Amino acid sequence: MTAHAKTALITGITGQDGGHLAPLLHDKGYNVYGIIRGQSNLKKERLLEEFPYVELIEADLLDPSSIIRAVEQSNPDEFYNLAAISHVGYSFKNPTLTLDTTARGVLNCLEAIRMTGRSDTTRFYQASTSEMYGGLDYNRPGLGYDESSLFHPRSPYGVAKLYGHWIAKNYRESYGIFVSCGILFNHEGERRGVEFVTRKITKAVARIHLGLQDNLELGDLWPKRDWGYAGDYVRGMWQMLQHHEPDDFVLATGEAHSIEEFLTQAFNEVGIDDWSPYVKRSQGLVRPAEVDILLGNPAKAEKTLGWKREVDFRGLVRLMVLHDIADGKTFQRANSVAQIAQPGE
Ligand code: NAP
Ligand code: F7E
Repeated sequence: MTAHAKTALITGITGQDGGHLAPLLHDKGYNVYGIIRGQSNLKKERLLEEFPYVELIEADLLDPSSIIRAVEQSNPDEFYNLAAISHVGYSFKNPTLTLDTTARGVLNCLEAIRMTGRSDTTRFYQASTSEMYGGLDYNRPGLGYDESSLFHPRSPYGVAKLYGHWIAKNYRESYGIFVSCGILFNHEGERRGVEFVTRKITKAVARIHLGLQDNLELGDLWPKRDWGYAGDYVRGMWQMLQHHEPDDFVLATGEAHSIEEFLTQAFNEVGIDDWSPYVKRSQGLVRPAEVDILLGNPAKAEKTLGWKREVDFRGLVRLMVLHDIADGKTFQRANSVAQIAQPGE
């Protein structure tokens, strides 16, 4: 007898991680459902074009009844909650929306599992974050943050995620739901949103290289982050839900680099050693409170799950720059075709 195909429900399918996780699960034979919000048919069309195998359900984390309906419709073996207001800078400007989405939204998902009688059958992944540690330089652990390190969030986003983390653990302890929290350090790649610093840099470097842009504006360059590749990290999410018991796991590379180092590496990829003529500094991009350094210790995930990241810092920067150069060239070609089709006066 063949085992039945598993079913997964993903919130945040339009985001970076959702875009890596959907094909990973599809390749493993899962039926994949994705929650899409809003009324944009364009977003829906784009998703269906890229992932024709995903069943889309219109719902919103802010609307509990819509999440209940999504759970009833998909009847998932695994529920990956990736949706959030995830941009730290944006969370300072929209703290209440961040609270409702990134904190209360987790509760809405857990309640949907409990209220529909699926506490024993649906495994839940919560997208927790290294931002919960706050990364203050003076009290950071020497080997990096691990699952037992103290939390000290430094933004409305970090505070909201901490609620999500604890309510997820509480539903594990109170109702016996298989809930695992991945405390993930920054992970990037070709699907990263352009509002995040790595993608902002690689896109600008590619466009400067192609003559499409003159410079870029950045905030602080000294903070350090532990940057990995998103493709490696979604594999870890899946591994957490296959483990024989629910738990919390840090996923990180164990290496931290400053924004300045990322910038230098990205410009080096296109043969520019001195980036100073191309980079402007903007006080408007500096946050009210900064996270100095995030360095993670992934020893538990490596030992318990056999998880290992494959892409290193240099490889990550390179793949993002090369991707953005290819994107820039497609843009140039499309533009020149448009000019031929519509010659100017
Ligand atoms: P992302 O690209 O910003 O995607 C966020 C997703 O959340 C989008 O699909 C967005 O949908 C959805 N969303 C926002 N508000 C929603 C709502 N009210 N209802 C339903 N969906 C909503 O984030 P990511 O980088 O893929 O990260 C995935 C998760 O991991 C997030 O929870 C993030 O906080 C967490 N995390 C990320 C990192 C990282 O380095 N990437 C590290 C640690 C933790 P729309 O397209 O409709 O806006
Ligand atoms: O900022 C500095 C900024 O927005 C990184 C999210 O996925 O990872 C991400 O949060 C650093 C900060 O990511 C600009 O001040 C300078 O020090 O790329 P970011 P983040 O804040 O680390 C964590 C783990 C998450 O969980 C989050 O969801 O770069 N920085 N200049 C800048 N940052 C941005 N965005 N834009 C700038 O122009």
